[in-house]
Amino acid sequence: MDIQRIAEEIDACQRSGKEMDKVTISYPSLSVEEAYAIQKGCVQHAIDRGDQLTGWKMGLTSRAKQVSMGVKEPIYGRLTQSMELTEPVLHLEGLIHPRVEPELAFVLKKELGGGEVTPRDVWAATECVLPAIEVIDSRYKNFSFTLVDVIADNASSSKFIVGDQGFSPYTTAWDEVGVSMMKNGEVVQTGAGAAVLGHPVRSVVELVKMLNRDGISIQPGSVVLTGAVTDAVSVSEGDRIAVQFDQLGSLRFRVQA
Ligand code: 0L1
Ligand code: MG
Repeated sequence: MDIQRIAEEIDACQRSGKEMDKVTISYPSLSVEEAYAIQKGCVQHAIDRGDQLTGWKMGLTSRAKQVSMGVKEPIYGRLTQSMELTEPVLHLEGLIHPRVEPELAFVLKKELGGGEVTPRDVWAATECVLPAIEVIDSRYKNFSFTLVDVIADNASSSKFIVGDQGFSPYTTAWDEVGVSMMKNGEVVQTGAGAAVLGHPVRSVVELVKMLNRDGISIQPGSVVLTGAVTDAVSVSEGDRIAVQFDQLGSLRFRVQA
């Protein structure tokens, strides 16, 4: 199997918004390790073009999503500078079938690594927590894939937006934060932080442990999207998305061609 060739193909689809067949159609025995190597290769292409690694995302963090994929642990993906929306507008160019999901983002102030990390270590390394919305988009036809396919496709990473206001990690029970997502003025999803592995801090713990297996630590200044608080919702041109995060305020954007 040519990891670099597959990474090039996925990278081209991530840039152009062109759909592709699942990698496992050609390589049914693709392993988790090989899939992460493909993911790394794809993101390296973006970095070679001038993009920067700015953080990490966790996916498959809800029990329901893990059961539906037949897995017992989450997956991670890589976030780059060009994925972050700096204006409240999602442009559809380069996207295939985007879906949005509310998340809580941790921003780190200290390096975090190792296989024995605890929630207390995460709190000590966290600068602030921010409301966030992730836009996921699979490069595979019909948003259909196996676990290793989606790992190779950077865990469906596409775009994300975080709030302007960061909050102290210590003064909020993040598992109890209620979230309500509206599309075009109607509530379409509700949930609470506990949907993310019981508590979003556990998602960061899991990420650190998974990265440690690959010899990676999280660098200061990195953003970590901890996982979806509700099911993802499809968006198309003209939609207006607003997410209310209990006492933390709201985050919104509109979708344009
Ligand atoms: O961010 C996510 O939870 C997505 C993980 C990959 C699975 C999917 O695309 O639904
Ligand atoms: Mg997500």
